[in-house]
Amino acid sequence: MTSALVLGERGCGLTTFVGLLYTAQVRLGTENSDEFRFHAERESIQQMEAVYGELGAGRFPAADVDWERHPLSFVFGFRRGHAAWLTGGGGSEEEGFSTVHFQVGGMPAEAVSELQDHDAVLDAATLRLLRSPIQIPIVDGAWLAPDRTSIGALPLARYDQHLAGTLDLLRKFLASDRNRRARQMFPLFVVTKFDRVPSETLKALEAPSGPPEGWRPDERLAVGDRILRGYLPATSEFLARAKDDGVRLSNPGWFFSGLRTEERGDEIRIARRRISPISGWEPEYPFEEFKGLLTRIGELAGRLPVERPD
Ligand SMILES: Nc1nc2c(ncn2[C@@H]2O[C@H](COP(=O)(O)OP(=O)(O)OP(=O)(O)O)[C@@H](O)[C@H]2O)c(=O)[nH]1
Ligand SMILES: [Mg+2]
Repeated sequence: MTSALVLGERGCGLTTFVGLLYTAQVRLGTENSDEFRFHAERESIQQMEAVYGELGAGRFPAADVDWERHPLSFVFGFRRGHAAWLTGGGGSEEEGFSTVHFQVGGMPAEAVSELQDHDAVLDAATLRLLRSPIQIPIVDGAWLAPDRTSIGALPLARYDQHLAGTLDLLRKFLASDRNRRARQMFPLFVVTKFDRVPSETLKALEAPSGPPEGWRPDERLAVGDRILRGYLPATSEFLARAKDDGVRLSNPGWFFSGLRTEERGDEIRIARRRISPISGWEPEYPFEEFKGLLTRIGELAGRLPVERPD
């Protein structure tokens, strides 16, 4: 099993992102049930089902009270080497699944500096998470103010420092993994609330017109790179820094999520579409972005060494 750690900040759209990821997983699980598996503890399933229900009803989820203390966690798996939509064909070969343990939660700044400054005795599960080769930092699109030195860009500047520190910490833990092949970092950035990125910002980022689902891979990377250099200088510096610690740091991947919203009276509702004439509704979300993210993670999980339980 490989692990992926989702990193975010309060209010960045984390719960909505997880709800949409779950929505996409439900769809993939239905359409590709032989290739895609999903599993979670009951508590996590209940939380995700609740968010799924809210989004399906056109509402945003409620704010989490103590987010850090109730991390969500789930596992999904792709049949190793036989994801039909990855390879363009299925197979009857009985192979195992590459599974990914997803942990979603905040890493409070204090916890990060505490771990940076002291040698802590950590349990195996925490250690495994801190050695997640896949990191998914969430970037709130609403924070991408056109003038990045303005007050509107302040939360992002703070987040940038925190993110760079967290990634640096994770790198230290990865560097101490016994398995040399496991010493790899694959940052996959997710920009949430893409619908709220101001149009002047999009222009400055030289974003292609139309939704990101239609962007070419090189355009996507170029926009991501401009976001990094313009809005996340500390993180950008971290990613560019060469280090002699044996950890291989890959170029980041970029995915974009957003919802269309409608004003109904004084309420903001999420625009929805019918899944099929007989089944229910789902939010109008960029399914292809989520499928792209899940596919990329599945691909990495198939390549990374299988963790042995400690
Ligand atoms: N327009 C738009 N607004 C969004 C989107 N995602 C989230 N929001 C807004 O951002 C708010 C916070 O989103 P959540 O998903 O609850 O974010 P969170 O990081 O889980 O927040 P906390 O649990 O409060 O820390 C929502 O109530 C919405 O108002 C999006 O895709 N588009
Ligand atoms: Mg939340």
